[in-house]
Amino acid sequence: MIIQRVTDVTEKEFRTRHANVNKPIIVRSAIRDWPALQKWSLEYIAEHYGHEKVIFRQPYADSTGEEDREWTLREFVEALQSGEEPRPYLNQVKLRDLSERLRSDIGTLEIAKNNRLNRSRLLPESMKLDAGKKALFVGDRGSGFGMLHWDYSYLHVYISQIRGSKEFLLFSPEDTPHLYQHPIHEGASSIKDINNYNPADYPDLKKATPVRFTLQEGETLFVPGGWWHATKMNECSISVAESALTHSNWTQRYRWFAKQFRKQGYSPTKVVLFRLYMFGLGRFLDTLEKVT
Ligand SMILES: O=C(O)CCC(=O)C(=O)O
Repeated sequence: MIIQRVTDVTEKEFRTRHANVNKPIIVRSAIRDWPALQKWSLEYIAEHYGHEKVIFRQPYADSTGEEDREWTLREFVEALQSGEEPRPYLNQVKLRDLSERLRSDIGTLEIAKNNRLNRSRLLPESMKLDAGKKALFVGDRGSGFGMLHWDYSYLHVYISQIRGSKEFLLFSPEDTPHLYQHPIHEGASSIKDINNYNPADYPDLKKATPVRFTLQEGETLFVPGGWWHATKMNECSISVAESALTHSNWTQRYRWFAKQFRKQGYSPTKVVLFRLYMFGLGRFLDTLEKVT
């Protein structure tokens, strides 16, 4: 499969032709008005936002036992530029924890305007996204998010490339049987780093169909819920990811939660009531957003 690139797509076209059919797509013009696209570089971030504190943790540090570190953005940029190995990758830094001034460099995405995570007052507590909707990722040649995964609870993700480029590897949900799904964490593969593994240990991987491409500066990638993805960088890369719940992943997501609730021992009545509420709320939001 070759990833399609489109320019100047309206929200309605994006939704009906792309999001609703659950296919990844790259939109070329979605962030052209973001001030960050004109302003940001590693040097700019260090100079203007260098004092801001971020929690740094290499992707999937859990498995190495590595501790979270609190760094300033300046310290992080210096570590990245010093050539330290393994190359650090600032990942999943919640924008809401950064200053209003920094956040004002990031605009909105018209194609994500019906993100139902923004309607948190209507969502049951358990379905809100504690992790925050938008996150900053900063790396350089050698950095990467090598753990193949799909996003928690079938959320979609829009990844906007502000500076440099980033290589992506995607697999469709249909390839799940060949991707060595983790026995406990169903959203992750047991292959710890897809950028560095022994193919002889994972022979079934050959049966899956990789989708490889490079996201270029100024482009926005849409990764639908349930699509496996991993990244690596060959140059400086600054991007912002926005998690999204929309009409197209609504049912899949609430059914997934219902399954978790059953596993956690919730009473069948509670689970049925939850499903009824989510079904009704979905219909209501469909009408409000005029998506059907
Ligand atoms: O941009 C990256 O390196 C990884 C992003 C990602 O996996 C995500 O936002 O789900």
